[in-house]
Amino acid sequence: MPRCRHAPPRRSAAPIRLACCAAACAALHWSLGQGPAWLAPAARWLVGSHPQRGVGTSAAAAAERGRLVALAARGGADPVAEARAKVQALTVEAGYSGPAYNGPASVNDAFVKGLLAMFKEQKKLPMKYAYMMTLDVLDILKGEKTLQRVPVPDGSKITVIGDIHGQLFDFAHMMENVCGFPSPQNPLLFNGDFVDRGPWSVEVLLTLFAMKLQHPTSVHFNRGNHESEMTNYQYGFSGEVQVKYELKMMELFSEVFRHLPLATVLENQIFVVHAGIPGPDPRQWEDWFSKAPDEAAGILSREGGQMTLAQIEATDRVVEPNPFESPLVIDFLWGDPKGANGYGPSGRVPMVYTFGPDIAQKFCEANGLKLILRSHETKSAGFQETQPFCHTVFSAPNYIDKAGNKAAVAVVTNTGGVLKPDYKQFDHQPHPDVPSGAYAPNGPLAPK
Ligand SMILES: [Mn+2]
Repeated sequence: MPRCRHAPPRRSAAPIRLACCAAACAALHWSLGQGPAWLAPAARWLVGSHPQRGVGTSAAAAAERGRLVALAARGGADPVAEARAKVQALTVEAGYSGPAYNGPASVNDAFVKGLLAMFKEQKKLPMKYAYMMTLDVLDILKGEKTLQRVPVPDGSKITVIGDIHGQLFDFAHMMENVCGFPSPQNPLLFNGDFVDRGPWSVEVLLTLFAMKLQHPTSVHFNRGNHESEMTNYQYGFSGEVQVKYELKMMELFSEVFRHLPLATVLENQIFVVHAGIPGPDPRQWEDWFSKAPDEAAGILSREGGQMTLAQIEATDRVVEPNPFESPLVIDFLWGDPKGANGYGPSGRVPMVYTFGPDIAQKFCEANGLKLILRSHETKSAGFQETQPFCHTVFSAPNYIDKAGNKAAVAVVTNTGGVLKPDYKQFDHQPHPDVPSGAYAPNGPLAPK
């Protein structure tokens, strides 16, 4: 058993130090090929080692269950090849009268609207079609990049949509009445967190897939922190997939999530990312965990220089987020802006940074950008001009049926060569009596 490489704490920060070591040792076991393989570091990082969350029995049990389930899922052959073989054997039930999928060319406006109407009636798309669409979306995403560059020519617009989180009835209202369905004249960028929490994550995701298949160059995706295995096994998506289809299907969804772009630059002016921007360099975890948060902010900077868009573009995105193996992915999927200058700690999970207005400004200036547009945080108005160089847009109204927030989308228009976001707000909609979190571990509809 390798010894933890961390030095003892220099001051009294014992609980945080312990958390750091637990996660670091898990990663060390991972790198040496010992212990329980691929999910353990991430699962412990998320739920098993957080000093504020504690190591609750249910969370630990859920993490272990997720680990075992996912291990089993990954133990077999190539998930894509398996899914392709499975599709051949699946049949569509005789009484089915909804949209029929026969390749990307079969998706038109009537298909998308018919799919959404069917989902609102709480009917299912046949599993055969769900697999086929997911495989075809994966093919498209494999041809995309870590950093997508989307032109927004003078006189045109693109709408950026924040977190959705499986809130199908709010999502349908947004599509029908707020942002409109996608087309070459109405491009849409969905900025992550499509699934988890809300109990219609499957339906939201398949609708997004249908729109992507119909308009692959007018519908864009960025990955959110909830497009990952460690959150899907904690916050309901995997349970929902197991109940509505089969757990095996998670393997293919996870493969799609790993191929999602991480960020999108609009017309070389606006950097759109789910959560945050590159963290400090060097990352200085040792000093971090031995200091109080306010002190830590002062010692973290980018001595190594600003990260360039070319460096981001060259980063391998096809990973599960892990602070040791893919730190930039963690920054993009988990970070948050903060009020004071400098980097600081995140209250969400260990080994995630927050960034001050000076950090955002330096990143923008180094890359010739005007603004960072991100999501990831609930805002009461649905949007917020969080910092001079960083705005937030969040598109899940009354988040988790409790937050009471409005939602918004960002309509980014190019006028005379200058991009500017305008925010369109909307309210939450009535929905059937299925609560947020229904399919999460211990939720009322969780698989037995
Ligand atoms: Mn998020």
